[in-house]
Amino acid sequence: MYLRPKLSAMIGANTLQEFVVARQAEFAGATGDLSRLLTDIGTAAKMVNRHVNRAGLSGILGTHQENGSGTRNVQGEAQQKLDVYADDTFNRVLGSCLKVGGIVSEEQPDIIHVDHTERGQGKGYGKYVVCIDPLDGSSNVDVNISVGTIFGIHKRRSPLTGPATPQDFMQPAKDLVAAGYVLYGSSTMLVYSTGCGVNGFTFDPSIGEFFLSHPNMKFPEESTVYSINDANLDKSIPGVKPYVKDCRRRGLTARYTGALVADFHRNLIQGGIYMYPGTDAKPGGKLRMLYEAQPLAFLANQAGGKTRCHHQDLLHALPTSLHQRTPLFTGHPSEIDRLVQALEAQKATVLNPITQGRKHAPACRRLVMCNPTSCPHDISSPSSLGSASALAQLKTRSSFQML
Ligand code: AFP
Repeated sequence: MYLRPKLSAMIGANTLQEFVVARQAEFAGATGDLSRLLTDIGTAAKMVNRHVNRAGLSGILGTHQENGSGTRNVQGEAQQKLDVYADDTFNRVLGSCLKVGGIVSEEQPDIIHVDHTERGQGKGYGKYVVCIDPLDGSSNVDVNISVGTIFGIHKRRSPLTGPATPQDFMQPAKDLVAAGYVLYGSSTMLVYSTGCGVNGFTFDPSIGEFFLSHPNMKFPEESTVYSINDANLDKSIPGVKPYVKDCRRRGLTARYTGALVADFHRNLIQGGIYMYPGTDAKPGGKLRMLYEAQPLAFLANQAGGKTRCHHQDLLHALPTSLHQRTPLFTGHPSEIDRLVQALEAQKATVLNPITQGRKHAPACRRLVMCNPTSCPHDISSPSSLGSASALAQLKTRSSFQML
């Protein structure tokens, strides 16, 4: 009889904990504090994984209720029961990790200060702060589709003698000391980076351990997938739609689950790009900067990818508030470059002083994205489309505007 070898045997028994500790030894002067924090995240992930897998059986599907009505998080979004469970679990586990000084969670309005003296478990405040989306894509839970957890870890800048400050959390993504995600999917994976490449670990439920299964993850050279909520395409900032048409023309396929972790993970493995641009209704985008966009930007960079928030490199963007939203484009560098080219081509038009960002008439359609019914310009005159040089620039830049 053929017995399938255990995953651990197939991949060499390199557990998450062993790997984290082995990596720590490569850093001169490392204290082990970050290693401890990362393994604690692995522990919390196992607890959440257990609940996610049994959600249909244990009565924890659906929205979280308090006093007979559904609760909402700081963003005004309905909270699922599992959102609340995952938030409690990560806060409890991270709160008892002596290395943590504060937590910002999607589900909590304010910083959760972790005072270890008060908790009777040590002295003062830890040196790291954690930004976390405990259950990303939670509306997927009720229909049995993948969800995830996303986390980013910064070293505090404020003195450790006092509580963490908002500035400790609002650092650029490039300054993260570690970031990662957990994907609760057909199998559960933890993927993380401390700035030396990206490594993925698959959970073996029969043993209760994460084992290294995807060492040194990189975006494949050839991209096959683009991910965007198609319902937003017509309302997205100019440039996105021509880029998507270009993806289709080149034979990329569309995949979108509505859970950022799942979409990012698939694109990291299969090659591609994820887009959540600003739209008419949400010009600043939907996704959260600190605990969705920044950790994934850090990982994408480590995996050879690029990340933008519209016209800026997201890795360098300085957050301005704890629950700030941002547009997000992340994936293989050549796809991001093509997208940026499309955005820039449209920006040149929109910012043109003569057209002043207004929409253009049918005759302009060959050159710019426009609404044929609402063009206020005299289309008979080329000057109504902008200066001759701007037009020439548009024509030569790329094929994106020739739609
Ligand atoms: P939830 O966690 O509230 O379900 O939001 C999921 C999410 O933040 C991200 O994971 C998805 O990629 C994105 O929103 C989906 O948003 P749309 O439903 O607007 O496409």
